[in-house]
Amino acid sequence: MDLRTKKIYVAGHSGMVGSATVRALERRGCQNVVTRELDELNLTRQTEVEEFFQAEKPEVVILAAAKVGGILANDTYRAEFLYDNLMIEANVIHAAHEAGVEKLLFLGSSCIYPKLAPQPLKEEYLLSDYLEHTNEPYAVAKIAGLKLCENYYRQYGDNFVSAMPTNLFGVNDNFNLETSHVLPALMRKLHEAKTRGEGTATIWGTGKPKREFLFVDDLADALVFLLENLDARTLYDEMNVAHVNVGSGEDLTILELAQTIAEVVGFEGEIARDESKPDGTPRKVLDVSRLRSLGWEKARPLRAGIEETYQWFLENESRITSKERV
Ligand code: GFB
Repeated sequence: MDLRTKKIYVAGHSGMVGSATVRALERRGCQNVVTRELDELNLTRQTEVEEFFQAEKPEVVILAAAKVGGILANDTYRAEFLYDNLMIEANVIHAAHEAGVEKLLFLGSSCIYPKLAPQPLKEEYLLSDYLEHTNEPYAVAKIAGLKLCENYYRQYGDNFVSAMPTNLFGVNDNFNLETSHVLPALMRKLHEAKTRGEGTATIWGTGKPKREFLFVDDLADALVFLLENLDARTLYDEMNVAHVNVGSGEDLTILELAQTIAEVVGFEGEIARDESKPDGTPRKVLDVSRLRSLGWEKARPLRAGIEETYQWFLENESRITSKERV
């Protein structure tokens, strides 16, 4: 599929992933990208979503809208993470089906895999064991979303596919210390500790869990690549899986991540641990061989992505800290 001639709806365009996706589509030369602000279209409302699809008739949909957050937000707002995500996915995927959308790409998360699955995580490990407790509601919703795509293909032949990104970070990330993911949280904590001349900065948990990270603009390039190069028949019938992993394939401990960010921001003090906070899944690194076999592997090195994100953070610091997001 050549995306340049298509009318493309990016759901969730103001978020970190959606905004990077809009930039990637622009780089690809797409000129007909449709977006809606939250106050114009609430994706948890079925009638609004159906009316939007019937009026706009997009040909391609990227479903990057979701309620997201870090380990504590997932564990605290458990009902909202399940309800909001289920509603958004069900409404958008069904309305896309009814409106005859040619292709839809749904985004999940690497937390869909069982807590103690073998590493690296292969696509076929989905639903092979128990999920991790802190993000079980979010994971259940994301599994429902990818199963909707798979089964709208199996029942109706819809060209709906899913990508499962690893932990993401970058421009437009959430830097709220209560609700954010680890990378932006540590960037802000270490930056503020340096600025205030503090000798210690504290990370949550033991620092031992391992995570993989991908810069969001690299993810967005991969999404454009997948839209153009992966169809439902290849995914479900030939590859015989329900989704494709998108990651760098490399992980590091949270303590190593903190040390890398400390170098980038110039914090030279001690890194302490708050072990009253949860660790979550012990390790989460994706097997990206299927993505590579399709022909995509051009992620930035982690440190380069952290440097770009820190630059953006510095340029936007006053706005970020004055308007905290939840
Ligand atoms: O990124 P994160 O919040 O979520 O936390 P998950 C990753 C690891 O970093 C955990 C540790 O072991 C945290 O305890 N950590 C250390 C911190 N310091 C901090 C800090 O200051 N803030 C945060 N947030 N963590 C999420 C899921 O899991 O991953 C989501 O909850 C989603 O559903 C996302 O799947 C990709 O990697 O554990």
